[in-house]
Amino acid sequence: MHSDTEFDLTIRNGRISTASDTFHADIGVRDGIIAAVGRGLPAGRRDIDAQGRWVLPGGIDSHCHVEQLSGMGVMCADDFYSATVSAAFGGTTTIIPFAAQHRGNALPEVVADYHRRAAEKAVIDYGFHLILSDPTEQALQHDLPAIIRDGITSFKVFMTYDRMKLDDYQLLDVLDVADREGALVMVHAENNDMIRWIARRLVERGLTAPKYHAVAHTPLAESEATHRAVALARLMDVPLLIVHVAGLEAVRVVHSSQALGLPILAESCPQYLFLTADDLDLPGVEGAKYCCSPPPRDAASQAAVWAGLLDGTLQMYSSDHAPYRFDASGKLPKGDQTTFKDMANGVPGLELRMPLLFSEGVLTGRMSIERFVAVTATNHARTYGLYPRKGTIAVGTDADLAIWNPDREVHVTASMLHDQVGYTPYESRTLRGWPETVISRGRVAVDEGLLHVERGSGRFLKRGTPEPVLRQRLNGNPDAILRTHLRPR
Ligand code: DUC
Ligand code: ZN
Ligand code: ZN
Repeated sequence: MHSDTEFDLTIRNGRISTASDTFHADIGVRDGIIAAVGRGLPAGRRDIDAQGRWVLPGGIDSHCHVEQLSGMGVMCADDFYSATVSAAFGGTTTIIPFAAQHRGNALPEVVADYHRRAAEKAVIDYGFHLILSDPTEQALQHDLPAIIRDGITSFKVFMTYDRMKLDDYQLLDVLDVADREGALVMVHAENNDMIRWIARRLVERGLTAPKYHAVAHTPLAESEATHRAVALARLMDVPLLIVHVAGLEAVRVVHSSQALGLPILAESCPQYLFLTADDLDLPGVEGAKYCCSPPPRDAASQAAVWAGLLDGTLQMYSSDHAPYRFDASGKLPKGDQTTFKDMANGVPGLELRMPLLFSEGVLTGRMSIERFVAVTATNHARTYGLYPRKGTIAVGTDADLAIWNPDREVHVTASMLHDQVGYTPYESRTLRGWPETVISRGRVAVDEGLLHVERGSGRFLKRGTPEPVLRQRLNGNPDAILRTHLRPR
């Protein structure tokens, strides 16, 4: 037991940053919650001296795939244990992966299954988004509202992949339910037919190497679908989040829709900041390690994604960790005969997401530390109904913290990472700055390269109504045609 003035943990002398401020102070933690922020706090039962270190909110990775079957039936290499351990070692203290429905699956069973597996294995806190691929009447009218009430307040839909995609009519139905029930829709925006048409002709000509993945997934497929998704959301007068924005034109579509005052949010990922399509152009099938959808594009797109993250067009930076091994279980179902159409889409990034941006964004002077906190943590909490419990440093919030050493240099190798993938697209890079101590609800989860939290000790986060939805409800456009005639609030 402790007295009123005693903390379980005190972090002293750190340079603290939130999304809005940087200051020097101590943090006192009691019962997993930040109980005090100030100078000269009394001793904790454990005291950490953070002199010379930067104390930041633990990261929130709101887009990652864990123990999930892909549309092609390939199982991710990471389960809820390895994924959450890997996240924690990279400074992330909350993840929001997906509970994925495949066609024919009943939603309540899908959700129960993910709950069961995560509760058994996760070492840090987690929520879920739903992936919705089969919007039946039962799903739309009964199951989704119940799932949203149970704290899964966002869901992802696909405009591409034959086995996952919804048509525009179905997307309108989903946006309608989201509006009614207070949820946020996330969309994978790529034009399925453009990709299919190009891919078929490439394969007919024997052009099957990984680099052709980026040719088939033309930037136009992304920008067209992004524009269409925005139009559908506009028709319905609801917020919409475009995930994994990769291309310059897609960034422009997002920007111009925001300039019209539309509640369009967007996210991007390390692969669009640090890789280009040239990385796919390697001998044999080696380029498969860099194949994700949308693919990394050219230098101009890379610059546009950087600019979008800096100027606020893109609010969130997530990993889109989609872990597939470089063998028959993942990337190479047909060995070295695997074509770009056969390989699982996705790259790993849970552990390196924040160190990459800290090194190449913050320590190069390109991005302020406050913006780093916003795009890696605070904006995720706000967008997905976790704020202020998660994503900031303030009295009363969960003590989820990462203590960064800005002077530590790390040479990246796959073997130092804690995922089950076996490679990293960022092999051999040297990064500056590292989250040496990571704290989850007041528990020292990672310190001096060791894990100190138990399998199954992470907790499910029942999320509230996403902020963009709340804001739209307050400020929604009263003249919207549908709002006036069909869906008065
Ligand atoms: N979309 C994702 O979000 N992740 C992996 C593959 C995909 O298409
Ligand atoms: Zn996607
Ligand atoms: Zn994804």
